[in-house]
Amino acid sequence: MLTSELKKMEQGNSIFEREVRKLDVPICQLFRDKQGRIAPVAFNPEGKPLGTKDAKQVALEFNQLVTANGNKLLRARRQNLNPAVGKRVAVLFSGGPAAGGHNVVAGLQASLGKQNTLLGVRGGPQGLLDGQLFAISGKDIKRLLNTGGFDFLGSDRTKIKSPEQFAQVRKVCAKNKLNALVIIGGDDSNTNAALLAEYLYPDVQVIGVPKTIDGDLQVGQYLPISFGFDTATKIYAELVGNILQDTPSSRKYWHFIKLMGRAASHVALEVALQTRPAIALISEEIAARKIPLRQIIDSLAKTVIRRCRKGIRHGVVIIPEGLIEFIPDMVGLLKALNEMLAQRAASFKNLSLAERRALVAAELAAEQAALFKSLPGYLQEMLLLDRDAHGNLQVSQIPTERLLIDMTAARIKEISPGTPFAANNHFFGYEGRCGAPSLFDAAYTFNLGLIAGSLILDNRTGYMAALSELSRGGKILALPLTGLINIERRHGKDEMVIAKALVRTSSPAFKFLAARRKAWSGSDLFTSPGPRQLWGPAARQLPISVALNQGYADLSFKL
Ligand code: FBP
Repeated sequence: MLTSELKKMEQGNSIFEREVRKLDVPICQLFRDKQGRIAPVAFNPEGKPLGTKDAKQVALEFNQLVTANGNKLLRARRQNLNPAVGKRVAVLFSGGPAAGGHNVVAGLQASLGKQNTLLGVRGGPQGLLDGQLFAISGKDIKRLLNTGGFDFLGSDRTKIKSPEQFAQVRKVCAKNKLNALVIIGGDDSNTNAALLAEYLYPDVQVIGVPKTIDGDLQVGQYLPISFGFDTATKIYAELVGNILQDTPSSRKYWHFIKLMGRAASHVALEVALQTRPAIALISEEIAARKIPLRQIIDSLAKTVIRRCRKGIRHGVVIIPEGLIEFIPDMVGLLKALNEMLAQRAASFKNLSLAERRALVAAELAAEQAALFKSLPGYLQEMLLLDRDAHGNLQVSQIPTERLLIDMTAARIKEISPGTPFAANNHFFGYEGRCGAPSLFDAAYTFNLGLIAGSLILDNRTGYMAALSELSRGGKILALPLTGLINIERRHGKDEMVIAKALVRTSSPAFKFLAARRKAWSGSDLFTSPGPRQLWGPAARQLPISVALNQGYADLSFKL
């Protein structure tokens, strides 16, 4: 009966999820022993040591790790015939979710095997501090395989930084007799992994796994991308593609679509490459070419007018989440307002919004005052609201897509009154983080889990699991975390952190977009890539930006 079948599905979820759990995940050949079983690998140092411009200071701060690892990259070339046994290993998620996290846990379990114990940490770094550990069972792994989300363990954004927090981690590790900790996270979480590896050295090994949909944790040829990026961009590309397909059907709308991805524009660039919209703004280019807001608006308005004259009254504009923070005159205005509000916090409290607006306009430098006045009223109000604990505006809450629509509409009225312009705004973010992993992310993460487990059984610490040469069978690597750390000014002080990888305007992916965008805006050359595929000929497609930047000959991954 259908009703009992539907009730049964409440346990195993949808038909799709049931099938996806059975999906074979491709793994690097090196992980297969002669009988075809999964086996851990052993590592050897390779090439010159990694290091940033701040390597000397980093070596002082991370003395034990740098002495032990020499900042050397590791590469696996053979199986580990003598892996450690009896280890107790804990794994946690840190930061925003990304598709494939569950497969990292599954890969980790597969490489540790039955002779070691894998524990999960509930609730991310805070859960670690609270000692929320439990043993992961084989049944758990079966249920998790190829499913999206971080719900099995949960996650949070706690940064372990005070001496008390470090001491507490040591206590939890001792209480649970941990030999190793695996931290699945982005740049900040992997910085935390390095700090913990140093602090816990040599008692507890710490290994990082590169996760984030933002794609801003990548290390050139050694780490082409973080996991979760492929799935998220494929989901956004499907949504954007559907909207693009609607535009010449309804023939009356422009759509301004903001895409999640924090400061870096990797997500926007990838989705643009996959869908070919009329316009894709790339924050890093705007900053590099110092393009002011007025010029961005002018160019948007002129594109709308130009297309309209050709009879195309529709189009799509892709906007990266962090755009505002890269527009040079907006950055100056935000800084001036932050300072003004901080200095006058007490007197500002008693002023009405209209009074605040008048005072600010009178006190700003002439150019900034003109920019402030040119902004729509709702944005002026937002800019005058109270700041966060660091005295900054929550820029992510600025509706950039709405702002660009309103200013473009006003500019069109000025230069070409009567040009029709009906626009809708969208923000795609949470829609893309927890979908079932693409075949690439499912395979990539399972392999990253195998690498993390192998590093532990090879008695390594202070490394991040990495996999490169994705179109040629995969090269299994481990990057010394200390080799990735530099010094950056954050919240008014120097901090040692793993640098965020932004879009480079010299990269092949950006150059390709720059070379093609005139054609894409001149007529409709868009495509609707459709839903991501797990079976069949389209399943093995890599992110286009990754394939271009890595110099691959085609778009398919081969592991
Ligand atoms: P991570 O850097 O932790 O991977 O964050 C990914 C992300 O989805 C960003 O793209 C986004 O700006 C942010 O998280 C949103 O954060 P939150 O989940 O706290 O709303």
